[in-house]
Amino acid sequence: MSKIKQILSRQILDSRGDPTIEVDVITQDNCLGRASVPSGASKGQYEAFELRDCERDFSGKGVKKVIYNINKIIAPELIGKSVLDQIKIDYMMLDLDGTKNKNRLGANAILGVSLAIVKAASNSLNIPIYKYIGGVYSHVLPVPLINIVNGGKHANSSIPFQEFMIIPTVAKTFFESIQIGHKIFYQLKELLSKKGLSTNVGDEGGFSSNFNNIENILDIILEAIHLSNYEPYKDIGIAIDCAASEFYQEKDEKYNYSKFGMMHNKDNIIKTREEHIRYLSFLTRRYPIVSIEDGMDQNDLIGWKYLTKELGKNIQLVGDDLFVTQIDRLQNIGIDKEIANAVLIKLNQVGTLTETIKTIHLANKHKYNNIISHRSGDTEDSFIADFSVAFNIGQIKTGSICRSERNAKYNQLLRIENDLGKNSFFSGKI
Ligand code: 2PG
Ligand code: MG
Repeated sequence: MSKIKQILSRQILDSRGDPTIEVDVITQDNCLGRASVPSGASKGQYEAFELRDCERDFSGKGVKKVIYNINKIIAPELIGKSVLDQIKIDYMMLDLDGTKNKNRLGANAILGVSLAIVKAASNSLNIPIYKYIGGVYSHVLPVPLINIVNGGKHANSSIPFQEFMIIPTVAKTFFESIQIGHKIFYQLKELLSKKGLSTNVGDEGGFSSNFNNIENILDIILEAIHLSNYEPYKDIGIAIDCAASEFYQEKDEKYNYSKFGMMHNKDNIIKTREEHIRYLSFLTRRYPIVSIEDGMDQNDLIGWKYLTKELGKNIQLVGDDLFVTQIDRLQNIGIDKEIANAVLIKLNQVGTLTETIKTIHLANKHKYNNIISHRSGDTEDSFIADFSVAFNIGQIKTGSICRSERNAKYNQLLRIENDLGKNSFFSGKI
């Protein structure tokens, strides 16, 4: 009954209006698993290969080849297989591709099928996705890292750091964390407006105003927290994603804070790795920053090592472009070299559900935190919400609380919390 009858894929649009794929897996008992694949803007150099048509249509971002690979190459191999055999199916697709980086079929093709399979399986068994993946003990709602200011490649502003997020650690439930996020987000909007700054939002729904420098952004966030009657540190932490690979200059190994436009402060804006680390360290002393993602460039391992020594005991240091959700990179660069202490989990950086779960398990084993993450080009698919509860992971980064593709994940988490009722658990800790 749970055998695959049909696999179909089609082009849809992501939140930026760029093409992506949606995959339908239909079982013999007519259960549907439908999944779509997100796409990043600040991609890591070592991510699995995202296949695009590179033709004139849709600025080269068409997905006709991906659809062909799913409908004509993957589907015929999988018809008749059971959707309950997730690992077997994922490895069949890896064999069919045969390359290290999924260069033949495309990680977007493989992931679309992998996720449609798990959804079809959960539908076929009539078990919620989070319980089907994680089992009876899946009950922890993640604390959200709520994006409120967008910079870097996600906005048309001059801010070099890509994301500024708040973490409502004072919340007792997931519902309350969203309520607090909403309050601070709109308080910030009002403050920006009063100061004559734009309240337009960037790709992930955070404000993309033009600030003079990074401290101005953090100051106004603090003001919004205070005006909302919360205490920084005690009630609300701040997380940043520097996405440092985007403003690192390989030629002189420096960090160019003016890469996205001029930051109008007197400090030097092209920093050596030591100056950049000192600046991050200063920010953590002055502001309630509890988590820094991609503080250093993906290839600046010397910098990563310094940063980990300097801040790793007290601050969550998250590898995104650094680890790209891949087990080998987490082992060789993170665990073996004692670099960073957390890993950002993005399914499309690696390309199958099975490989992603392996990375999560390795991280858990070595006490690295996991944070489940969206992409800047996302869709209304809310799979990552379930995924974050499945392993009781405790953290999710899925944008601001405006823009429907971001709220789709929050809404699904609200449903899950509702469904679990008294048996849900929310620690509010990172
Ligand atoms: C990141 C992500 C998501 P993108 O860098 O963490 O916020 O951005 O999807 O553009 O890589
Ligand atoms: Mg990142």
